[in-house]
Amino acid sequence: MKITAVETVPYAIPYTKPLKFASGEVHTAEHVLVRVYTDEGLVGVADAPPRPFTYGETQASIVGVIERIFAPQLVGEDVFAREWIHGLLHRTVGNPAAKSALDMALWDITGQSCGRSVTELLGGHTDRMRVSHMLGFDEPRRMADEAQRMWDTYGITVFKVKVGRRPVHLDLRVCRALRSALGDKAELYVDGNRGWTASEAAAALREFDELGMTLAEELCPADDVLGRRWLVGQSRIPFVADESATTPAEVTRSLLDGSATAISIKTARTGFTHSQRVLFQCEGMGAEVVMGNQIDARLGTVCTVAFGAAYAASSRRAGELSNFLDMSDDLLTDPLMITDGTLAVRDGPGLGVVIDEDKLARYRQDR
Ligand code: MUC
Ligand code: MG
Repeated sequence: MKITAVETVPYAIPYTKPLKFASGEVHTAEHVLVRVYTDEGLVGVADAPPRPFTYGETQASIVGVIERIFAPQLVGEDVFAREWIHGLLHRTVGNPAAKSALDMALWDITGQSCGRSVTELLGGHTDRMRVSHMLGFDEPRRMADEAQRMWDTYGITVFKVKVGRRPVHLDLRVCRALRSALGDKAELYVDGNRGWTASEAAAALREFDELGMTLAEELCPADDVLGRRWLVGQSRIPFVADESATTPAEVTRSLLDGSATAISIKTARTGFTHSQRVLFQCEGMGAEVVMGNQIDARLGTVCTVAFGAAYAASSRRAGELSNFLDMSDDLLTDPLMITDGTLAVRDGPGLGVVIDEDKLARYRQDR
């Protein structure tokens, strides 16, 4: 089956509640919908969320690199020659979200062509994941209220708390408020998006221990090499690399040099193919993984759960699968339902999604 065309549609959908964190804030989902067309009439789809503050990509750069470089390389190639296609994409450095969207769209086509879901193709371990909800910066009371609302409405009991503000006690107050509002049954973990120095983070870690936090993510910059290693050495909980380990090679280096002991896998930046590589190398090296969130819309969330549910190691911990709830609208025709704190994989075939063309026409930015 040959690729006949690749389409990029930049679109913008506002959030009802912006997400704020140490490395930036997001008010509108300004993403790129990517569609891959084939000569057998199957169309694969995926979402590319630009994150200029982590990978340097913008909405315009994603459209540009796909239209000018990747699409001409891919048209005429066999959909199933995935490794060959990755070789072509690899000639261009960077651009992780653009490459990942193409990769996931190809898996979508592969699933459609054999009548199986992407989860079944990848590994088929289970059909749902527990959900973790990410809480952005706000006042302690409001963050606790949001968590309680997520628990009451969706049964979510796992929360990732954004930290990394100065002074450090701003975030410690939040963590204490959350623990006292939610009690011991809630699982809480923290993500600093590199906002603190290693010594600020070390002071916070001591308090996090007392509050029963289960993971600490990117509390200080991995580029502060010795400081980061020193910090990780004193963490009693897994220390997660997210934006500092975005390729299989970076993951290996982080684990071997002691700048992380666990890895966040985000399909938005490693697609399904490279997420597999990251997962398998983590398993081989004995490092835990968590399925992370790139502030995904519904389509990105479908991809995250499709991958996470496919393997035991990626579905053991709750996946970050709920931030689409804060969007004012979405491009998919069907809702995603979080029930009893879990999100099910879509039935498929492929990713099992349908784009609402009226909504795409309303939110697209190129016409
Ligand atoms: C995270 O885990 O860091 C914040 C920005 C982004 O792109 O993803 C997040 C979540
Ligand atoms: Mg993170």
